[in-house]
Amino acid sequence: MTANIYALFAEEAAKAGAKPLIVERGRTRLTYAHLDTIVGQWAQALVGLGGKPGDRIVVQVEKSVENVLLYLASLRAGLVYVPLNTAYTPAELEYFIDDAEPAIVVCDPARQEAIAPLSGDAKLVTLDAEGHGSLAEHEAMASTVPFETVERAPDDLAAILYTSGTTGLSKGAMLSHDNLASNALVLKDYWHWQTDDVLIHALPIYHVHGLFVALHLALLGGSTIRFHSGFDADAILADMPDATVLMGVPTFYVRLADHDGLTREVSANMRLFISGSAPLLESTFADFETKTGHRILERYGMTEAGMITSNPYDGERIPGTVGFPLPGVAARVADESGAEVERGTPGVLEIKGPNLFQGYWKKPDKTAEEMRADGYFITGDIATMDAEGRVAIVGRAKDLIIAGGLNIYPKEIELVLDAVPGVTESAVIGVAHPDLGEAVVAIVVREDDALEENAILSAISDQLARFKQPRRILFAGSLPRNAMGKVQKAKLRDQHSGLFAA
Ligand code: MCA
Ligand code: AMP
Repeated sequence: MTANIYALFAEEAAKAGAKPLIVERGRTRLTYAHLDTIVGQWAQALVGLGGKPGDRIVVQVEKSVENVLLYLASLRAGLVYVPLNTAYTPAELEYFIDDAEPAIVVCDPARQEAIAPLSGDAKLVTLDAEGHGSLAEHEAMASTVPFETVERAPDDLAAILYTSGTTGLSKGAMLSHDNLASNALVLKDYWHWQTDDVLIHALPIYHVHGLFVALHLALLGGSTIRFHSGFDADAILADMPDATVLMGVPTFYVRLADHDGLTREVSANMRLFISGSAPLLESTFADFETKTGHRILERYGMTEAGMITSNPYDGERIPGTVGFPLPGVAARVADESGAEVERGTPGVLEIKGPNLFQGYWKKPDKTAEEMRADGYFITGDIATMDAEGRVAIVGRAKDLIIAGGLNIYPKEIELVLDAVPGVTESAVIGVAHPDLGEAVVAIVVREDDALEENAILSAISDQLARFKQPRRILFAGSLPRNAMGKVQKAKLRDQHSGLFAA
């Protein structure tokens, strides 16, 4: 039997029959009955472009139903799917394309000219937000020949997702078919996924949360997706009476809780609100419960391992905690040597399980740095575990900012800022922000007082995706350092903690 995860989806599709799979703005865009044929045509198009099993396909396109088909076709054809945030600039893309060495690159037609010089020997094809472009027009889209799903072994790669590093350089996390399938099957059970579930899907589909967790669960459940191109509180509330599940980052819940339209009545049909990717504030949890009667289920994960812990479905969901390690996942809170600390004591969370990735693409040294000899992965998150095994994430050992659920590594921003003429040095920190959770702030030491915030922001604008650019640049005469010469970021964070106070 093949380990290709697509085969699991096809099996469920055969049971679901004529049921809608994707509904967008009230219109059925895809039914389960048509899924296999259409994905087969897309897979044939990818093969027609020269894609062979194991080849990487780099995809930077707007969210669309066709983007979902492209993802499923890549799996089915045995390609390794490499999705990229649509906000990345061509300067950022160059690194990813170079590193992934893809056979096929898919981009928005508006970007074709900028990306062509970066794509080397790869076939470059296009797909726009409406699902049009040279890929969608490939002759295979009219094929009536059934496509045979490519055989894959459990450890064969299904996807590479780039995640930034503390050195400022992105690393590609290699995820196998079995990594993805095992995690999805566990979650389906854990969250009591049901065939009559209707999922509101408003997350981007270039990260684990929207691409794997949300899509895989709906497909495995044979459920219907209410598809949204992005987060729009009005549109989500309009879908809510007909839906049962929402997955979102905490910013979704902050914005919904602030909306007058969020009521017990509108959410009466919902059975599950899931939050993750960043810490959910206890105040958001409480506001949401007061307005709807629903207790948000918070879970914790990361690109390298998918979902790791979850609050229980039936048991108590405790705000400020991320619940228990999922079945099959082993977790320990450890000291610097990897030895487990006493329950209740903070330490770094280390994990192991079938969900754990295959390592960083072409970076065995980086993989080795984050692994213990006994196979545990060092997450870099500071956690506590209580006597029952319930985990709370209480901090980060890694220098990382999470804004609106997107990870931003200060080092990458500092390197770009330091290269701006007139900047002596910089320190980038995350400051509490009412909407995004954290926002990027740069403290800059400048050579000349005439160098202003706007000049720096415009100097970096084509090098960094907008979401990574500092919301504020503050100037200082020098940066506070400890005896070792290391910048004291905690001090800077304290000093500026009220910058965005509501
Ligand atoms: C948009 N902007 C942002 C962000 N998003 N700035 C900082 N952080 C962000 N996350 C900027 C835009 O460039 C724009 O700048 C301005 O904010 C408003 O943009 P807009 O498009 O209107 O924002 P939005 O559509 O309201 O998006 C905010 C959002 C979105 C809904 C929070 O970022 C989002 O969907 N985030 C989810 C990310 C995600 O899926 N994370 C999961 C990672 P300007 O106006 O100046 O041009 S997977 C993961 O972390 C692990 C595995 C896990 O556990 O899940
Ligand atoms: P990513 O690299 O995008 O996969 O982000 C993974 C990181 O997001 C984790 O290492 C955590 O720091 C953070 N994260 C994810 N879920 C949660 C959560 N529920 N609470 C706190 N942090 C979280």
